[in-house]
Amino acid sequence: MPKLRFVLGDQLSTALSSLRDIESGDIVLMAEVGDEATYVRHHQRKIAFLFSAMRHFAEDLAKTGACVDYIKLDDSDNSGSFTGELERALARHDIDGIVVTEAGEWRVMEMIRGWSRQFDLPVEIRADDRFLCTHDEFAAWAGRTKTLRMEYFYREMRRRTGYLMAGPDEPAEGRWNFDAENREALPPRLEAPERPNYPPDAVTQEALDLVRSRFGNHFGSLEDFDYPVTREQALHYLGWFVAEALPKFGTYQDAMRQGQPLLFHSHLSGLINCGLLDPRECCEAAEAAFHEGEAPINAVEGFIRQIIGWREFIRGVYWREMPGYGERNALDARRPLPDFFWTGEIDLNCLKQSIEETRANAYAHHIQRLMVLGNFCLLAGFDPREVQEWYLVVYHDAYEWVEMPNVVGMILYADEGLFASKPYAASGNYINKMSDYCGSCAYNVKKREGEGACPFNYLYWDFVARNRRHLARNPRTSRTVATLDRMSEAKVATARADTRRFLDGLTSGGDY
Ligand code: FAD
Ligand code: DLZ
Ligand code: SF4
Repeated sequence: MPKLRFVLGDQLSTALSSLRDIESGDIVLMAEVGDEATYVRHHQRKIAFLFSAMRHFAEDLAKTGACVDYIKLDDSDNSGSFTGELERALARHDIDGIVVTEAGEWRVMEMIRGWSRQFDLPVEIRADDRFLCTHDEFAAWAGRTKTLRMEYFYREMRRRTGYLMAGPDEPAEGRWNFDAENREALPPRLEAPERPNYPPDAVTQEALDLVRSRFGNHFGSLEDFDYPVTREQALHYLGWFVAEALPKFGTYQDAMRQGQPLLFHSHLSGLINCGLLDPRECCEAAEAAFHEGEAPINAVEGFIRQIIGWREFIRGVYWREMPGYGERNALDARRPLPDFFWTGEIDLNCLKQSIEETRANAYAHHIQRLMVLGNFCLLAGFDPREVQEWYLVVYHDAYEWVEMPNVVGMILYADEGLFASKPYAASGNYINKMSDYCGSCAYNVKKREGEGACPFNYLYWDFVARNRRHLARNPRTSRTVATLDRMSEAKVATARADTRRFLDGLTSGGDY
């Protein structure tokens, strides 16, 4: 008897575990559903990208001979939910079992776990082996270590994959990590390479029109959509990145430049997360460039570390800590997220640039997410739940499994350092060093207090003072607390008063 194989929107790979043993007579179900686009009000570009990628994937799959039952969002009787579409599909097809690859999000896994009882059918949930580390392997590693630190996990992953290894326990070029070489600011005359673009075909145009009419009131712009939406385009983009941007990716990984959102970054996260690219093939392409002398070790090691290190580690943390991880709020941050996160109407130039680029592209690179927007959220004490929702809405690569630990653990320290050894708090000095934003800002990055001073400067000391107890007991931040203690009472009081005045002047609570 035939099986129904339910493929979700972020599972667009013909090598997917749930498709591996597909037989003639089996049905592949794919469904665009309103619930997934609105459980948070995703950026318009993210929805259009995913619908277009899903539609192209369904066409490609059908060309291999698979029988694909594809439900469009505007099909009549679309129930709006995964479970509703499964129920309708079971009424259409004679099926004796369901096969699905585990979902990336806890919320959807809970739904899937209920299907067997609800439909009185066997539901086989297969592991998602697009990830290189299984849940059990992560749990075993975490069980062997006192503190969860990405660096040690990453070394284990290097040994296991053999990427950039000169021997069983010997990293290529004698070091595990070349991060120290990856913190350069961008020289003024260095230009980022021009990127290929992938203009919308008829399928993408239809997805764009659909999103415009159904979700036109969501955050974000659909203008100039040119991101890859097929496997073929994704592979082309990967090839372009490795040849043209990877060589400088490492050195300028932390740099920011006004009007240049991508610089030497790969821009591959959305393609990897939805399945159009496999993380292994991305690492292998980068490694090959190193062996062929086309990209230096600091670039290739840095790129591979982000993927087999950070990406896998973050996913491991999510599944280890769920459910409940999203509720953590160790620093008791309660301030509502201000409206300017949705409007971009703010005169702090670094925030304005990062938010406007996010609105235009559904993308900001890691340092904008971490050290500009994230740093500001941490210093200002915004409610972790509201910050999580913002990050989940606005980025085209955002899924809860990757967004949540990055927000809760990495930027907000809301899990009290479960995996970050200290809060990533920084004053305006860091942003000035790594970008050209400050030169066009209404504020003076060198000024520490009073009218016209860079708000990051006083927010920083207010943050230290407010969280003194947490920071004093951490050896990596206790020296900052000692510096605070050496500051005059008047100086600290001024920083705190400037902070109150600044934050109280931000409006929040508007609709978006
Ligand atoms: P590159 O800079 O070219 O890096 C290469 C690849 O490494 C990325 O494509 C990505 O797959 C992986 N990677 C790098 N850093 C991380 C990380 N911290 N966690 C997981 N994977 C990583 N990434 C997402 O994919 N989805 C998210 O929802 C997301 N939310 C984030 C929220 C915050 C607060 C922060 C600080 C980071 C977040 N990231 C997220 C991680 C990272 O910022 C993006 O993966 C990266 O900016 C994507 O751009 P890129 O493909 O050009 O990455
Ligand atoms: C993000 C998203 C959106 C906007 N729409 C759909 C959809 O209509 N159909 C679908 O199968 N998947 C969609 N997704 C991706 C899912 O939200 C994702 O598969 C789950 O979050 C599980 O990780
Ligand atoms: Fe940002 Fe301060 Fe620089 Fe302005 S001066 S861009 S607020 S860091």
